[in-house]
Amino acid sequence: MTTITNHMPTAELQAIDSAHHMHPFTAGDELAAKGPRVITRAEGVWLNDSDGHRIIDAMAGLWCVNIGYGRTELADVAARQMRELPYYNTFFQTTHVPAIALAQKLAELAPGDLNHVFFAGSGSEANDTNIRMVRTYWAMKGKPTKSVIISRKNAYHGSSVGSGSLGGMAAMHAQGGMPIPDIHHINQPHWWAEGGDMTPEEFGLARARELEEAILELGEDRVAAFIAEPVQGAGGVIVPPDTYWPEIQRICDKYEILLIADEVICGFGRTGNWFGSQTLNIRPDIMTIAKGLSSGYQPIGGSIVSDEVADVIGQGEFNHGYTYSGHPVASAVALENLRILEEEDVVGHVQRVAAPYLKEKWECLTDHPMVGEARIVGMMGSIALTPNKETRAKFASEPGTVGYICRERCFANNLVMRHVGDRMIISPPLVIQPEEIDVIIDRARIALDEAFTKIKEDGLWVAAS
Ligand code: PXG
Repeated sequence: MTTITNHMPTAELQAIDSAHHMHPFTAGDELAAKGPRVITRAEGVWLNDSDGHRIIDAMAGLWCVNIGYGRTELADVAARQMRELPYYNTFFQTTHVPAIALAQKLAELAPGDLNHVFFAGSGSEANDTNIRMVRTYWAMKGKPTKSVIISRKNAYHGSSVGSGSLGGMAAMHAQGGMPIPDIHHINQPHWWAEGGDMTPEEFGLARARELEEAILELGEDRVAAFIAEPVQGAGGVIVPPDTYWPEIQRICDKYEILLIADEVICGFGRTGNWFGSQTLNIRPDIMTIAKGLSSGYQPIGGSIVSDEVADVIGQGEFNHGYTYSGHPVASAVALENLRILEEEDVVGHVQRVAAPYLKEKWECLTDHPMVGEARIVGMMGSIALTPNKETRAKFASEPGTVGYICRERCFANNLVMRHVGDRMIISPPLVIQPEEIDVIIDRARIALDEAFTKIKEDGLWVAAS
């Protein structure tokens, strides 16, 4: 068997890839025909591929490389930890220093009384933990009927059977027997696409009140928790109207409902504070974390849990856990990532430099004929592509057709910017500098212009009736 290296010709790597590697959320046949891009190295906000392109990564990998690529401190910590204690578990009344230190640090960083951490290997695993944790919490409090978790359509909470059920992605529910029982989805606060004639403020309130309606309909004695991303990420960077979260918080306070803030994307500086819950002024009982926790350098996630929930759960045995819960290497790397975020004041850089600059440039994109709205919170932003800005019209073509063309033009211009349907989204590394933001915006403009030309050529510049 040949040794696979960075120096092999791209076509050869692609052929071996399509022979043996099944990709997530990808049509295998289509990828085999086209050939995947092979990423070979990365530094700062820049990726290199096997054809020698230098690509700017406006998605921070998959929303996770908050400190940027190439931080050798994390590699050194990983190597040191592997030599000292590469693995041990945290089951059966055992612990180790990296898990202790990381749990303590997270309790210090997390707001309010969120002082306890249950570790997982990913955001999906952490949300599976949350399903079982909130149901167990109510069962232990003598209210076993409180088992329904309310979530939202077009939410993303992971890809395992549990977390995928929490999520509200119709295409995911169509495969493999999801959702599991006792998950209820209400509508999302997506004013641009669904707000009709309401003002954003009216619409935000109306969508929040769907939570109250659902609780009353299901019965307060049936509902365990509400889960939501402070700002929806994978659903298209949907920034809720200002009226939304205060109303949700009021409803969660009024009824006996635990609030789970899924901070997998919003956490660790993405929204301009350590947690999205601080930016959106939410008081969760549980926060789901992953991604930026280690800046993606190691797979790790978890649930940060309130004193009250941890006290109740701690009264019995919680029959739950993963081989890699609190993995020592992942924990040590996450801790080093948090040290860098803190000591280099990366959140301050976002607040003072990167986010204001990106917001100004990003919002200017609305002068493009195809861009209807630009939304941004901290370092996560989206633009809506539309054939008619006044009416917020959708395209007549299959949703995502225009977005896909635009993404292709981004890739062709060495910019990683994603599409969700006909929205384009960004979430760059938090350490990005203004001159690098200029590169993103310049390339985005070129890509938008090229996409606009192609859309008109292809007869796609047509509004849905
Ligand atoms: N919650 C949220 C809010 C997420 O965004 C998860 C949970 C699941 O985390 P893991 O670590 O199990 O992947 C996520 C993950 C996309 C995309 O295409 C987004 C995610 C993952 C993969 C692709 O935007 N988010």
